[in-house]
Amino acid sequence: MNFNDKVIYQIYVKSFMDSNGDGLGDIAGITSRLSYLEKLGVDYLWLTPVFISPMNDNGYDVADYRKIDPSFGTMEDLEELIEEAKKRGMGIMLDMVFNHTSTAHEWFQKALLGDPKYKDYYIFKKGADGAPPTNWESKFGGNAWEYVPQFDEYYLHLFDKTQADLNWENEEVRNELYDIVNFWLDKGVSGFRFDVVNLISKPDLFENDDLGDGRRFYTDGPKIHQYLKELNRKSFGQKEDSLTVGEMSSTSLENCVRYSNPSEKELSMVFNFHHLKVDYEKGDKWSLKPFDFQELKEIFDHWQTGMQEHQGNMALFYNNHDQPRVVSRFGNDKKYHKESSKMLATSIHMLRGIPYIYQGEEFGMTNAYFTSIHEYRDVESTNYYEILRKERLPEEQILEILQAKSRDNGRTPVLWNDEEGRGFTHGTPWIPFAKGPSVSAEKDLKEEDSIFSYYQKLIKLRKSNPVIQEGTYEILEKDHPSLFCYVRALGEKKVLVLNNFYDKEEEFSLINHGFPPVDERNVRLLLTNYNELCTKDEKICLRPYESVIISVEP
Ligand code: TEU
Repeated sequence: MNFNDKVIYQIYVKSFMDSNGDGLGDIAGITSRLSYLEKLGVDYLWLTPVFISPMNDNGYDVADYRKIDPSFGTMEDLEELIEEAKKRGMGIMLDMVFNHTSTAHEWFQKALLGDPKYKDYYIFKKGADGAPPTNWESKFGGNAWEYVPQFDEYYLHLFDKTQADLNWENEEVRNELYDIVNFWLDKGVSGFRFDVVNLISKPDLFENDDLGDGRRFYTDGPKIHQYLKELNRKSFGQKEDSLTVGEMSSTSLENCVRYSNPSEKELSMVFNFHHLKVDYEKGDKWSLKPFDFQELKEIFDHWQTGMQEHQGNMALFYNNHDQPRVVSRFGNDKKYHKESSKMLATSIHMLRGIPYIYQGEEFGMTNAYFTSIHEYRDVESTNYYEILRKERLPEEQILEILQAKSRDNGRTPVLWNDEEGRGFTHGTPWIPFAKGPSVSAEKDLKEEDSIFSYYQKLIKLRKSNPVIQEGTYEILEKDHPSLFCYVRALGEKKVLVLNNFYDKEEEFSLINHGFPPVDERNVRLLLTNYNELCTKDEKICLRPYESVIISVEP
């Protein structure tokens, strides 16, 4: 099935809406906000993991894949959500964390007791001369192996030490996981996001990485395509219309084509993160660097053209629960808060692929602006705080880095209104509210030129315009220092998308790019984030953070 007219909304459940006053978002909270989401116009709601978990990584450490964690509610709550969402034309997508389980999972507990069946569900290895089996690093800092004294062996954990990697080589493991997908399909779930799914196939040989942190040995690993084809065939592939997206860590274009080209029968689409590393200094996330706009465009262009050429399908996004808020990152969350929120949305919603909106983005939520380590909750942030301290970075600098880079920037509770609990909770929120510029859904929605209404328009445009759904993509003015412009084309019809990423006015010549001037009959303004179009002769002027979408018909 083709999903090009769909838009997906991501819900980080713990921070979306608290229905019972315990300070934690929950499933019933989501149900209570369905009319808001329906009004926005999205088709699917992707929920981050809601399964039983010790919550060391906020649910990405699953202890029972078939049960709902009581902090999020009950199975009945989820069934009600599925049903109520369906009534409003929305499908529910669940988050399947299959690279690892929590060490609290029954399988791992049995493994620890020495049960050989369950030991083989995980990756246990002998150390090498008193050191871990390899020098691979955990994505959350430190070595990726944890020692288990009773076996004199180590188990692999690419993430936290309470997230043990599963052994996908073991057919029983794979079948257990496919059964879980089928269990949720039977409950009426419409789709799945598969967490770091391109890391599941580990190499035959576990060796030291002298060039890096080990990722080259297990990223897009040797049997990855075989496993995804099997997963598809034995579970969601049997339901024509289920939507799947794989989260691909440090992946390649070539592999993403295979993951997402429909003829491969693997997944519907993929996330990759290359465009979100353009503010990493030499690939190091824990550094400060202004974002490299040229690099951002090059990456978009490379992926858009490559995926188009080989019929791969891209998930389009800037924000998620692991990323700082884009308006604070690539936009200007103070002077041009509204303009840059809308411009950034335009820049990706009009691309070839399937747009994702992350909760709060639709009214311009910003970074957290925390000033003390005590405000952070994320295991990656607190680990790196310690690592950077050991590297003797001054406290002030560490906090500055966390302010820009912490995953908690995207995890503060949704600011529904300006009341005490911000419409999120009647209790004490599990993490402080964002301290940036004061924004809220209620405030935004009251304004005629709200960010929310702009998102509604972007969604409607996609749904009503086949050029945006199916058209080819081509970049224009590739080397321009502040404009990201591209044209989508389907037959003789074209949609021109112009985005100014900075606060200085720029011009775009229509004639120079083979387009008729705006006053011609066949040229129509589809959308802009300013009140009206600004033109100078045949040129379009692009004011600070302005976006312009124009259609040109034969
Ligand atoms: O994320 C995978 C992942 O690669 C990021 O956490 C990444 O390591 C981080 O942003 C780098 O700074 C997925 C989930 O989205 C994330 O929330 C989980 O923590 C992780 O997998 C483990 O399940």
